Amino acid sequence: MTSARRTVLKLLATVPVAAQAARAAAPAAAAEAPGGIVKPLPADVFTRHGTNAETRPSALRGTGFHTPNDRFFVRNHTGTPVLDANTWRLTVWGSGLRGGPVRFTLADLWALPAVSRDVAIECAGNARGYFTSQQHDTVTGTPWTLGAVGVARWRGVRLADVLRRAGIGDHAVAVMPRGLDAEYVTAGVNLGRVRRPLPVAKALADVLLAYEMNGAPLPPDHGFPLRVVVPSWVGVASVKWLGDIEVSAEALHSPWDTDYYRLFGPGHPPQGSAPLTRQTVKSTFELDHGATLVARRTHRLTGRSWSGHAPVVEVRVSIDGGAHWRRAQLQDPPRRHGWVRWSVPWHPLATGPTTLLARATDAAGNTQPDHTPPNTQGYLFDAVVRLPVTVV
Ligand SMILES: Nc1nc2c(c(=O)[nH]1)N[C@H]1C(S)=C(S)[C@@H](COP(=O)(O)O)O[C@H]1N2
Ligand SMILES: [Mo]
Repeated sequence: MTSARRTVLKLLATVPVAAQAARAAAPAAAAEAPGGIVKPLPADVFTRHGTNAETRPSALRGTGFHTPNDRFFVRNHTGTPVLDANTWRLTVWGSGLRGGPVRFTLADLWALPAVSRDVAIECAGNARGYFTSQQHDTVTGTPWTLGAVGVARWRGVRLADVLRRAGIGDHAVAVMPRGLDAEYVTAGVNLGRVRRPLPVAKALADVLLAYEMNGAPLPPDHGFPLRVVVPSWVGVASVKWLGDIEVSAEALHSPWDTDYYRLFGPGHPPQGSAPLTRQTVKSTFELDHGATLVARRTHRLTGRSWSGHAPVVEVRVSIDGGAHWRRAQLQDPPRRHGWVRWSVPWHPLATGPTTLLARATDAAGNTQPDHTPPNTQGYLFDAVVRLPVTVV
């Protein structure tokens, strides 16, 4: 046997060829957690929407900058898979590598330089419900209010480091992470496993592969043992339960960047807008819809504002349905990828119903409008939300 042939055989023994990798990357579906979501979903913290759960605004009160793991919203296309960290592997494969597929164990990833980042994850459809309730538009999808967002401290490795270890070539143009949760079937069509392409430039810039969330191992519902965290982009880019990453010399697509997560409808081409990337500007009070407040007392109205474009630098609040506005005091220094907590004192004298509003502006000059032009799937709502409360 020639030494070249011996080398090839040795490689075949240790590194699977592409076909084997494709199979290895898509093993039989893992068992799903009974009930779809593993963690408890107490009704004072979460509102359930089918396979998903959003954080109630009042549940953020007093929680600090980071959303605690047991209060963080869950968006599952199917159900949380139960994965075994000992047998789990990450496979990086595809025509954009200089060589064959490369597999990583969790221990391999722990051996790489660790980085920690405060990053918001927000569903593209967060606040979608207001298209209907506030603007009377017809849209499809989960009718979230403002609770499909959370900020956590993610710890893990740079996707760039993993891609370089795997031998990404200069010819690579796209990277597609894919989850190990069950294939997603909707309207009788099997769309396969959740996956969405990232341009190589973004993948190499600031994307993390996280194995910790707020100092704890990634909880099952948030992607254990490893998830993608894509700062400032729509949540669907942050693929949970990562199993494999395709690195390609050609453009990649999936239903999550063609049929979904684009803007469709009036003002958009038939194939939709470009795939959604950055999130919009939003604000929430830490009060539930219909909350009651006692008259002739000073309340500290608290809330949070965030933007995928730039740090939030100003928040204005109205306690009279938008007639008068005043500046909220920002509790956090403006920073990218997170949110700012803010507060305004309020001493209501009159009893009865009123409407609270909050309008944020970011450092790039984006301000929340009064109305968001609708799109059929209800993405990227950014208008000022009207919150009814009653003074008693
Ligand atoms: N594998 C996989 N990754 C996924 C999803 C999913 O269903 N499966 N949902 C995506 C969507 S649409 C969002 S908004 C975020 C939600 O993250 P969270 O559940 O940790 O809050 O995860 C994304 N990653
Ligand atoms: Mo999402």
